[in-house]
Amino acid sequence: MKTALITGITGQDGSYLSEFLLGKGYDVHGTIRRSSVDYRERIAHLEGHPHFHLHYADLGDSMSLLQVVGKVRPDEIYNLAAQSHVQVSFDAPEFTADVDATGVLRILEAVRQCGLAATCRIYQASTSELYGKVEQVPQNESTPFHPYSPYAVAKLYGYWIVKEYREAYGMFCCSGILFNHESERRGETFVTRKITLAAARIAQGKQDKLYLGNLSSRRDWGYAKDYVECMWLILQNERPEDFVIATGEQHTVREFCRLAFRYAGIELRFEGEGVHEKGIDCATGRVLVEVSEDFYRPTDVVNLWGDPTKAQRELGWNPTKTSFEQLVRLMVDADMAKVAVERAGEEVRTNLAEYLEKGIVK
Ligand code: NAP
Ligand code: F7E
Repeated sequence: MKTALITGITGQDGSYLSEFLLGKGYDVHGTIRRSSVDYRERIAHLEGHPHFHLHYADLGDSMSLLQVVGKVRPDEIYNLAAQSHVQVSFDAPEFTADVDATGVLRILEAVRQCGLAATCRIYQASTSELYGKVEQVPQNESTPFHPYSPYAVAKLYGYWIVKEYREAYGMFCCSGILFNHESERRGETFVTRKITLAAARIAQGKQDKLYLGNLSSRRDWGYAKDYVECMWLILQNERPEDFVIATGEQHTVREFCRLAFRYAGIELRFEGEGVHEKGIDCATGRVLVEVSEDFYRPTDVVNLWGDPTKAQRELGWNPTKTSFEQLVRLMVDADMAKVAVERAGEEVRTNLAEYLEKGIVK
């Protein structure tokens, strides 16, 4: 039985990767951080599984990493932990650098110092944000990098230190340059999930309007569940190499928004430009989407479009397993169900309060 250690196991990708590796018969270990609120929602269903284990560690704390790597002695490490929000990286640049850049070095050194350099394979969660202010479309493994946020600059260090350890010490460590991947488990402040949740709430009368930033920004959006398979394939490859993982298709935030609202039963038309652009309900004429400068970034990456040819050819990975339309549909369906359950709960609570007040129940 192989042993895997996943940092960032509570995140979107960590939860899908855990399910995937358990399905492959791995003993799965993950690192978690202490928090005053419960944040284990995405992995709650795995707790209690005989091959699923959690350990406290933080990417900012070398000692905790040395301890967990030394104890687990993994065959494979998936370093997914990061401050992963680009906009937040402008507000917390030093923390982002510590976790997303130096954190990668701490993992590599922990592996070396535990005497596992020759046996442990390491996957680093790299990102299309490295291309940033893009110099070429679509982007592949030889496209020059031009990071355009504190997040991207930190991740660029992670990318290069992985390459350095591979060449200096012969370690099997690789970066997956993953383009945006989304799911029903995506954090609620990333644009896709923000849209699908708002579309569900607006359709069910729980929200009036959605405020967004740059509607013309373009992304290559894939399904997270498909992408974690690729992380594993990269570590099963004969040679340690870096790969671009993307669908090869590009859409604007506006297109995502129009489709999400359509699946929630609302047909939108967009009028106006820049901050004055609005998304209007074709049936009622109500303005449901507005642009707010609060969601503009000091520098924004606007043209990401990946070329997954190498992953297709060398790993046999299928980038179009889940289409853009299927992705939007599954996210909207999940949020429509989530909002419906919340509404039912609220109704039960309101009725109960009324019955208690009237003395119908005691
Ligand atoms: P996510 O949902 O934001 O999850 C991030 C994970 O990192 C969480 O488990 C979080 O733990 C953990 N973490 C944050 N700071 C930490 C620290 N100081 N020490 C230990 N753990 C820490 O991110 P994701 O979407 O799953 O992405 C996974 C990785 O892929 C990230 O490195 C991200 O930068 C990268 N990436 C993501 C995409 C994408 O489109 N999703 C694309 C390219 C690359 P808590 O739950 O305790 O906060
Ligand atoms: O923004 C625009 C925004 O925050 C996408 C992370 O997983 O993928 C993710 O980073 C685009 C940007 O993702 C809003 O300006 C418009 O151009 O969903 P996002 P991201 O910045 O691409 C990469 C690959 C990672 O590595 C990261 O970890 O959408 N946008 N209006 C908005 N974005 C947000 N969040 N909110 C808005 O209201």
